[in-house]
Amino acid sequence: MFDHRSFFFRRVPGRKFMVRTLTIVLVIILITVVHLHSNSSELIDKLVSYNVGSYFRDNEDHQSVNISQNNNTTKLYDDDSGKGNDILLTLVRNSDLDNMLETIKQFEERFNSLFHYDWYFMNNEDFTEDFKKKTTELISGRTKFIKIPHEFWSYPDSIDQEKAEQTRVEAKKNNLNYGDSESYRFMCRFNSGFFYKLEELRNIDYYWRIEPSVRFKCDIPYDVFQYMRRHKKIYGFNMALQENTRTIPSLWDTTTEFFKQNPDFIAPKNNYDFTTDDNGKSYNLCHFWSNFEIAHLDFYRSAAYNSYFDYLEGKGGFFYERWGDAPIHTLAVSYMLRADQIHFVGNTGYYHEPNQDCPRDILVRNYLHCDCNVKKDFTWHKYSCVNKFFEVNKFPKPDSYDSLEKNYPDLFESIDQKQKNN
Ligand SMILES: Nc1nc2c(ncn2[C@@H]2O[C@H](COP(=O)(O)OP(=O)(O)OP(=O)(O)O)[C@@H](O)[C@H]2O)c(=O)[nH]1
Ligand SMILES: [Mg+2]
Repeated sequence: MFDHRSFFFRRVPGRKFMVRTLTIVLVIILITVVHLHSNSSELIDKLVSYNVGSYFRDNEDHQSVNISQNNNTTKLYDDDSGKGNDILLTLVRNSDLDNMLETIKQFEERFNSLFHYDWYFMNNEDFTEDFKKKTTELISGRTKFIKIPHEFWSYPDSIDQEKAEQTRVEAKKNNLNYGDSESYRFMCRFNSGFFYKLEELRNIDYYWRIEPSVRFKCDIPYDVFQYMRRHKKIYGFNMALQENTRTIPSLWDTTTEFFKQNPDFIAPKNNYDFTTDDNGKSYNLCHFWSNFEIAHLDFYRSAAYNSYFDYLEGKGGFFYERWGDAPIHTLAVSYMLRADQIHFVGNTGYYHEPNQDCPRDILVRNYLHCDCNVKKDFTWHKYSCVNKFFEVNKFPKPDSYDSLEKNYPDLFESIDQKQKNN
């Protein structure tokens, strides 16, 4: 006969068991959720590092750095000149005067005698009267001589100077170029985070950076500043090559870290693929060679760039390694701008020891009266990163007369126009 009591009492331990089991399962779920939650940023980090590439690529809803076009109230040039507040800009020592004069002579011949842009010189020391007089005599625009404030050319408080010295001693032992130089590091720090803060550049839009001893071996018979403005270009480069990895061991990871913390600074359709060949695991060391640069200062003035510079400054890599301004500008420009805001300023015959740009197409060389050895052209050499810039972004290469005519008609027409006027 069915015993209700015994059934009931037999079931009691079973229910307890179920309740106990359920409770344990619930506790386990709770612990897992709490654990997952407390490690969520770590988890996100992990996911991101598995696919850093798409983290940097999928930013359709973000904005690139904005620049203000022609809203300067103080005009540098007469209205009828058609020019914006743009200048030529050089950081130089007094002892480089002779090299500077040679560069000026040639640059005037190839470009500035047509446009008469002002030329600003910067120095961490006072310029000599001799320097001021001789340069001013050769330049068809006006000149300005700027003394860099001490805090722009020194150590920030956060740097342990003994550790910095130790780095230099080690770098010298390892034969690193400029490894033992303190001033080289001040220079790189200045070019990374301070030149654009100079009071004298407050009203300036675009600058064209020119170093002593460089050469331009082709005519540049069109107004490059106005071309950039017209096409809303923000950063212009000529050479691109690979950095010495020993100068920047931790720059890539530091930069990735920064952008993980600041995803809003990553522009849509940026130039990310120019900088990595393995989907973000490592830096391929490609950088725009910053001894040639034409860029809009609003880019550097932006919250995005300043926040990046401050982050780098806090890591001390200018002094504990030997971070250069070229890879820093490159990484910033490549992630904070759309790739189509970056401009390759080609066919100038630019030369900075040891690299030469020399148009490979004889029609271009003749057209621009180039005086360079085409066998020495580095721009389209397999070790140059210029090819990569065009290939990853699927931009047409301005490497022949036909391509210029077809793909860059505006540039071509402005050259034509200028030649007709002369
Ligand atoms: N006033 C000043 N200018 C400097 C100093 N060091 C470098 N510069 C300038 O900073 C720029 C970069 O320096 P460079 O010595 O050319 O460095 P780099 O191009 O990396 O190296 P190179 O291959 O030797 O040309 C140039 O415009 C130099 O004139 C310095 O101590 N004082
Ligand atoms: Mg140089």
